[in-house]
Amino acid sequence: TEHYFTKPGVANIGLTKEDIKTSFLEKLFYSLGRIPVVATKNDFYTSLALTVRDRVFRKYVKSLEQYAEEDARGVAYLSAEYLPGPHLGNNLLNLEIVEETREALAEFNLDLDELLKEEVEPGLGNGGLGRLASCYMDSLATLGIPSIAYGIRYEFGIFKQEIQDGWQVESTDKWLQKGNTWEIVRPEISFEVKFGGHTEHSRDGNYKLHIEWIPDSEIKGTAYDTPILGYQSNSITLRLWKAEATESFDFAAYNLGEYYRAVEKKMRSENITKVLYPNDENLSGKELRLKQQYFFVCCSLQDIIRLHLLQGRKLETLHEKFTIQLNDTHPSIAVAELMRLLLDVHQMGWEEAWKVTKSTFAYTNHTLLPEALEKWPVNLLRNLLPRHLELIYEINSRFITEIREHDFTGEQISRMSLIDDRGEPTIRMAHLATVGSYKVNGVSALHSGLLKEEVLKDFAQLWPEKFTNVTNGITHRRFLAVSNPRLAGLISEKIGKEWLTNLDKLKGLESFANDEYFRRKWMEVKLENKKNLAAQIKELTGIEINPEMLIDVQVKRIHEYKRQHLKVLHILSLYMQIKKDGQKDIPPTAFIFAGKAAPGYFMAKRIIKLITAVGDFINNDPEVNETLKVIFLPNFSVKLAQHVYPGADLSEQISMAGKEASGTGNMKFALNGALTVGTLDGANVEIREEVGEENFFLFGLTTEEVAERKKAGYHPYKIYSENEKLKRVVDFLLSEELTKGNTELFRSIYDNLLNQDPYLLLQDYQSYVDQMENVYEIWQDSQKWAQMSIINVANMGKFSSDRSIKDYCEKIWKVKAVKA
Ligand code: DL6
Repeated sequence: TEHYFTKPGVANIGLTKEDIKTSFLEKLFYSLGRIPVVATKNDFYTSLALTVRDRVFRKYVKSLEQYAEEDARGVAYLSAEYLPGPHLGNNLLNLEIVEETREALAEFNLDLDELLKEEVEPGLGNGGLGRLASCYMDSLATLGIPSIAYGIRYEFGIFKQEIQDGWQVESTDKWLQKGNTWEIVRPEISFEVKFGGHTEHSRDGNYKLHIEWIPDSEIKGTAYDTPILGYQSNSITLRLWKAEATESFDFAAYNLGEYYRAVEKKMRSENITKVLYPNDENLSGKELRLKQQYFFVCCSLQDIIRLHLLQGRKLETLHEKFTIQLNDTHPSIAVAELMRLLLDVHQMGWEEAWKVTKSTFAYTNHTLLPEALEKWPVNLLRNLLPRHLELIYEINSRFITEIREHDFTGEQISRMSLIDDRGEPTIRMAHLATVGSYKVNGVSALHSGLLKEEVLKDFAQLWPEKFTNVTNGITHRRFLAVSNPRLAGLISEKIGKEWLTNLDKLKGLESFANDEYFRRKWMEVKLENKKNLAAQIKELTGIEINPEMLIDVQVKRIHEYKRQHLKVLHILSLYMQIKKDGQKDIPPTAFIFAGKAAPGYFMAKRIIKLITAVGDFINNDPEVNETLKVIFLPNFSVKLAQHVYPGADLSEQISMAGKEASGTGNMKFALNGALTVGTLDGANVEIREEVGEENFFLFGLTTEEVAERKKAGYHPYKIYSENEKLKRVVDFLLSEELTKGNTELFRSIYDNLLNQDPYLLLQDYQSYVDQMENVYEIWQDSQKWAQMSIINVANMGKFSSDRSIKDYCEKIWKVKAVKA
């Protein structure tokens, strides 16, 4: 490749302003067939994206060649979700051509920032889990770890959220409508995937058992590749599978003149990759979801085996050349599928196949919530994947035999079984993943501990060495360098640019936390970012906020355990203080919320309505609306997030302790200089350790205290009736004023809080309100606030996804970097 690109006469794909100008015009003319006078903004965006794509591809092919040459051990990352965010800005940063591009466009009277807005992002994930996968892609590429990320090319990503009359209304996300410049289809990389039917067992002349799966349908998965470019150097591949019919037409039907029936089969096959399922719903009965999981796992494993055999290797050494990371249990059917491929297709014996399988996979758990732990009904598997069900039963029976030899009680053994046969029999996918993997990790120190003590405690007793922790991380290149150029610029001015590849370098900022002049500069940058956020808010909601206000933000999926409604109770308490107690000294604050609720999650949707109702009520009351503003930003996305984090002063991380596995928004806020008010949950614990307890606003019960409180018997009604101020806030949920006469509107929330309150809002309420008073006191002292903010940023080194990926490499994968 090197030789090819340096040959005389081969186009120079350069990085100078002039190169970019030439290429940009060529793309407009020859790829889009447009002249500037008639070109739309989207045409200009596409020309620029194509210009940048050429340069990305140049680096990409070089990386691929390097990986092949070094023949190094590589990582295959299996994830049902990715949330890459817009590619263009990130690729410009990673190619280090932001300014050259800006200047090149300016010569055509075009504004880079305007064109960046044109990009439609792939919403191929629900939230934290998918975004984490994409942060990891950025770090894998930057660090030069030979890797390939596999997933699903959903035609419709996460639903679009609109707010109508205060309620969430969903519509389809047609992200591919204007095409996708960043991907290339690889029609030659496609695999067949079977479903349904039955198995046939027979013995040959040597009494060797042969098992054949006779499916009743077959579809094809085709690869769509997106190169993910790292900073300054390597790239990796994001390979997403699209489902297609094996035969486009049913010729029999076609010949009978039944055109519609003929294409029906094709349409049914393509349904598999049509739409991403929003999480939090009860997915256990959703056959299409299981089909999606199996479909992408089956294509990916066939591809990995193809790549392995292509190098002339034997399948017995698969685990020496590849490690496959299971991102949650969504791809965990891979354990049975790899066994099937090795046993039935490649004729390996059971012992060998099992050894290869359990030396190949590693599994990351992302949740302890019982309702989110996947279980598939045995009957569904029998219908859809009959051979896999047999294999799972066999794996289970061998596993049970093995553990019987240890000192486990009958109760423990039935708890550990892969099959839960209390009620309708189901397969415990987390158990399948644990048994079939060589390592299991949680995503923060607290979460990994709980995983070992609770959800997988028997397994941790059996295989203590299998369990480890890798605390999540975020890519600071996207979430600081790309999205907050002002702060990134100020930081680089002070400590140089090395932090881009080594976030620990931010520590160098700490000594400036006491420099008054620097603190002022710091707050000036924040104010500019807040103006930008205020403009976004105006554009999206029509509501104006004064950028000087304290901007207090809670953005994340809407879920009861995340306790957005605790924030609402606090806002209402401030409202009462102004209205009823005549308090005048509350610092002006804008409370910003954003996040999607799963369409089937009744309480979460009602919480959105509560936020918007409180917003309507407060924002229109002249007596309070100079002091308080409440805003719900619709359709939270990576793109919107990139405006929100830089403009936030305060980050709300207020889940009930023990419920948020890690959180990654908490890291993004802190990296952008927001201070955190939070509980000891997920990675908050480690953030607080890093920044120092004096620079973190802590409240609420700890995980142990939560457990004790519940064990001792929790009575929310008692707390309510003994706290006058809390009582008036909670009662206000049923008021005529808030509900505009529809007093039953929030009855479900009210009843839930007084009767069950499973996430202990009332328990933690007073501690939260008290800590918020402390927040306000410090906010009044802007020098002190700036100092705490600088110290927060200076101590964010640990939360770079580069650190997380290095941890995966050392603790789990045992792979080494290959630098192109
Ligand atoms: O690990 C990424 C992310 C964590 O930061 C969140 O705390 C956690 O809730 C989320 N987990 C999931 C699990 N979904 N399912 N199934 O999204 O993972």
